[in-house]
Amino acid sequence: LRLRSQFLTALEQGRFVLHFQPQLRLGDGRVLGVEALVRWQDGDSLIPPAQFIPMAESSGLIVPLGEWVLHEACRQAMSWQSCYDSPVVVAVNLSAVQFKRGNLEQAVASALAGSGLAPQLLELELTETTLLHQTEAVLSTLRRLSQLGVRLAIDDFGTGYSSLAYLKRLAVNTLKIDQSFIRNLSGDPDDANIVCAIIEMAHKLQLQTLAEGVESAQIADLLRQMGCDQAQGYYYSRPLPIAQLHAYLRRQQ
Ligand code: G
Ligand code: G
Ligand code: MN
Ligand code: NA
Repeated sequence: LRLRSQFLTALEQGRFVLHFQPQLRLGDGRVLGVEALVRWQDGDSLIPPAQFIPMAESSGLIVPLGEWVLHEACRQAMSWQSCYDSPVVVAVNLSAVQFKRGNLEQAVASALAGSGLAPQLLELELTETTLLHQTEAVLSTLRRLSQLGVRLAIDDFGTGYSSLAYLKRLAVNTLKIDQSFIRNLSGDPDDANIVCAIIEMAHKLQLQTLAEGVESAQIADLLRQMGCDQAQGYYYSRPLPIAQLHAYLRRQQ
């Protein structure tokens, strides 16, 4: 209960910040996007999302927090387009709760209109668990979201259950392969086979693949050989505060 009231105060006082982690094309190292990751600024320390997202979800506070994240991510995405010579997409994580409560389509449309960001520069990340409860309401929200022109990605892919054919029908653009398969990619033949199979099936359905949690050149090379499209991870960059992201983008070109 105390956490809940502290959370509301923090939201009112603007004490949440976004960090941004670059996503690179494996073929040529171009930055195609960045993922927005929220942090709670508590004095000098940053509270990671794992410590407040579950509470925000169970209390419904994820709805106002999620709206703030969407607005802030779109606003910041406008600010970094001038740092790089080609467009850079911003990816925003969505919780299943945002589909159930709150008007998600309205929140997305309002974040786009408020910032002036082109819809194709916003990617919404959802998990397989969100899709598992594929109620008619979730499906129609997804359809209307993709009609707005935003991109859709499946986060933590491979840890839940979803039919690829189904994802294709939902106008999903990208599968983000979960880091648990990537971490030991060079040492574990099972992981290598799983990742290869995901990439091959995804491409047959014209879905893009992004590997999460890439921590070494060796793993990046393996993924490139497997035909994976994009990568994200500490090998390229940790999630960065906005000023450092601007510097990173300028250095890359
Ligand atoms: O930033 P970090 O690597 O600690 O992220 C941990 C988890 O928090 C990830 O699973 C990520 O999806 C989640 N997360 C980060 N930012 C957001 C957000 O804005 N909304 C939601 N729903 N989840 C987020
Ligand atoms: O669940 P989601 O994919 O949205 O969250 C991404 C999480 O993974 C964030 O907490 C981010 O800080 C973390 N992360 C990003 N890159 C790496 C990496 O290379 N290694 C590890 N261990 N974690 C990473
Ligand atoms: Mn994510
Ligand atoms: Na993920």
